[in-house]
Amino acid sequence: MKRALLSLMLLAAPALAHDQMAGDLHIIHPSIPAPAANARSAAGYVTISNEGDTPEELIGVRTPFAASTSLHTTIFEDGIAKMRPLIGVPIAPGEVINLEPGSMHVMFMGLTGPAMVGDMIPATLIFRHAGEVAVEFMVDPADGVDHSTMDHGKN
Ligand SMILES: [Cu+2]
Repeated sequence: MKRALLSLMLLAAPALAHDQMAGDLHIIHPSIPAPAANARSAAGYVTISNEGDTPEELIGVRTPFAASTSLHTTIFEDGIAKMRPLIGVPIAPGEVINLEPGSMHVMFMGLTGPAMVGDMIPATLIFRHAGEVAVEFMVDPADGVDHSTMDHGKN
């Protein structure tokens, strides 16, 4: 009964968010704000909840959507946002991590094709323990941030 009700609710909900379980990891709404038509890079966001009892770490992302992909964080120096690479994003048991605008994000560099609002971009999240998890990044409406012009330091 409960399950039937839940699937009914999911069917009724607008397709604005998506989520999945991968073992103990709840992966919520991988998304990419629609990049400009000529953009060379884009940022990706996702929320991940570790519902197990063992520490986990997001260590990489792979996708045919970009020539290279890395994990970034945003730091502020003299009021200017700068992005720096991260080796990994630890997710302690019971913790929820948010890759979100102005903070940590997936950086897609060298985009291989267009991304229109509503597209689902296939990708693989790579975790230290859970290994590879196939996901889809939903292309959301643009957030007005042009990531290709941001300071990425020396990668
Ligand atoms: Cu970045």
